Amino acid sequence: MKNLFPFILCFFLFTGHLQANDGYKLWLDYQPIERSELHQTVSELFSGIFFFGKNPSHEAIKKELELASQGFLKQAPKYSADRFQTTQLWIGTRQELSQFLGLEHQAKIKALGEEGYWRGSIIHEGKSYYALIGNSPVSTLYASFDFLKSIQSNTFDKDTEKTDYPKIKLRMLNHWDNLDRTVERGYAGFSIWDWHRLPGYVDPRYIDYARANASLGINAVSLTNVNANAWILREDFVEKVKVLADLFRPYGIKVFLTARFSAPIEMGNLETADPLDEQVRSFWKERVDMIYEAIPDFGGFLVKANSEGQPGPHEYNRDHAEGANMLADALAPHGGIVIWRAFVYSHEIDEDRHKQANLEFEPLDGKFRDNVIVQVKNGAIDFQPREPFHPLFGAVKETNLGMEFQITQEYLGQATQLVYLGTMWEEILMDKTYRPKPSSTVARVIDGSDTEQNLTLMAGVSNIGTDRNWTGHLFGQANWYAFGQLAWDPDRSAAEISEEWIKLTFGQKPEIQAKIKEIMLASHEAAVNYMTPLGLHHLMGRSHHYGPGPWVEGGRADWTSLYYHRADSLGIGFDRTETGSGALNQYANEISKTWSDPKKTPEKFLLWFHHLPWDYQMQSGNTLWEEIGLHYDKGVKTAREMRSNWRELEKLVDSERFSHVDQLLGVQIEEAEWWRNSSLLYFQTFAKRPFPDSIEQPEGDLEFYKQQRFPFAPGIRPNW
Ligand code: BDP
Repeated sequence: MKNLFPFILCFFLFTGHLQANDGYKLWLDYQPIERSELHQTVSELFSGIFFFGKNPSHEAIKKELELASQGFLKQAPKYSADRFQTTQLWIGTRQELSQFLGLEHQAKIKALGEEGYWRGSIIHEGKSYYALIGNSPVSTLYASFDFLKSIQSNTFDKDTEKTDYPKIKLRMLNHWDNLDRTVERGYAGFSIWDWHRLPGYVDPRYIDYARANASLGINAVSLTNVNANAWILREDFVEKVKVLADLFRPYGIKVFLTARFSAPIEMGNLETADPLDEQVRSFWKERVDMIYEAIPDFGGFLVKANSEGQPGPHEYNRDHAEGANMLADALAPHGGIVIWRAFVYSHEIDEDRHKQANLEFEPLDGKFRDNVIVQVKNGAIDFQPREPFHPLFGAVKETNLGMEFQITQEYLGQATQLVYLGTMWEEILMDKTYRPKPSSTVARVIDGSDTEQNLTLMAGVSNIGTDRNWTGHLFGQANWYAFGQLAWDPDRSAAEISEEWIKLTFGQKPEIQAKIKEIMLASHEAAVNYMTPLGLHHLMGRSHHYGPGPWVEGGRADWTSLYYHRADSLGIGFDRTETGSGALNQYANEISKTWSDPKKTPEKFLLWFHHLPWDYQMQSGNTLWEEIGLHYDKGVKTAREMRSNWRELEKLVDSERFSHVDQLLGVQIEEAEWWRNSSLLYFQTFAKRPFPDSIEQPEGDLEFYKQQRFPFAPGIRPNW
């Protein structure tokens, strides 16, 4: 057995991406460089690295270079003792390298802002050095990650300089992690925050988490569920949080916590949490001071208030601004901020839920402190497979607005289905708001270029858990990746991001590239088609939000499917025009006027805004009923194509990842069929029309489909 070892070793060395791969390394899987020219260049650079200055982010860079060098070249990098002789690669901040940069060059780098960086070649006394230069230690780390990424994706060119900087200030993950380690709407195992063993035991995974985020430029994280537990503000928990904050600091990641509005009652023994009460204000001030004592660069609080039963200022007849400002005042002396969520809806309101956030927040424009950001979900309902953009974007002028996307696929097949969200986010970011400027888009509102806002934010609800591959479904990693890239630059194309992720994750082979890209780019539209086509929404089963439940009753107050689709013998859809709820009027005139006519409404949003007869004529010439059938059917067909495309890669991808994705695609096809059959059979009970001939005729018995199959889906809110 013993003498087989060298052969086995060679086999593993040369099979590259065909090695068993459990996905743990994410997109930071530094595989051996195949192109000899690049190998040569990189070996040279890694043979003489010199760091200007000393700081904790440099330690983080060192760690990364070591991992990369082992992966790329199978050897450790070499550091030089002096900056010239044996040196090839210079790493440091602009200030540290200033003597080697001309004035013009310095000014150019400086203009990129604190988080911007430059990388390229510098000639000094006849010798060329490659340099990674940031305006701060953390942006030097960003430069290093970008440098490594270019090697990994085989695009590194020593002679081309590259500059970059983030367009959005806070690029943040929101974990919906509970202190007992369950994760609300989390499908990848338990929370990675091991509260019980912190602060004594530090899981090495925390560092890998920080590396992954920093490689994307994610610079903030809120650790705890928005349905908050006040305990996280206790001193012993803050000690645990401090350990994470200390680990994340060199990676440029600030820690935030969720603040439970009623904490003064629950832990301060007060009788009220009224934001204007002096004792309440001192409670928060003291808590905040205590946190900053432990974590001097603490980010601040993320707050869900007066929504879905969470406590908030309304209990005391105060508004959101009074609630948020009270916390903002406690945080301001330390430079902290409040992120106040606009996801509000109550069970009592007799209004279209679509309207509530605008009704509550528009009148408060200008009343929030400068260190408050109002965080708005991408759409007005709730992370549906496809939603029109939220009408708050563009509606307020003097409020910092941040975007909240959901990376975890609560309504999009969870960790069972392959749905690339980059395309969905791109679609939303590019949507025209027509406000504040006629040319404004959602991206221009949230990156602050069309508004006066001084704080900008893009947050993503995390899909990370203790599963070995972090995200449950391997392709969930692509969504984490795409979120980070869009938060850095909301103008990036989702297709380009997918190409990049595929290269980093599966290697360079063009066949792999093409097939996986095709799968990814088709996947979101497929899910929309087999779940909620043509503007239908919230047809998922109650509470688990996984499988279909268009029949789920409960009346308006329960916000169940019947409330949203409004199917009856005459037609289907939610009238949000003036004859209905009027929610459409919350958009700019250019949208509300045009879309009040169904013929001028994009068909993808048709039933979101209109209740239309089953025989309504669509652009294709088909009736609405036929078109619904065709969309559901198309969704199923695309899911099947995704699997046949994947199967063509069997010999090109390692068997571990191949089989993981293949099996899940099998489940996805079954779920897509289940969605199509049950939804169409159900809607037919109203439409009373035959299915179009060209589709596969839905099989099965509606009563059977109505039995909820998923009562134990993970991630369900514990109190539901
Ligand atoms: C919904 C989830 C629920 C969250 C809520 C929120 O179903 O679990 O608590 O959003 O965003 O999508 O607060």
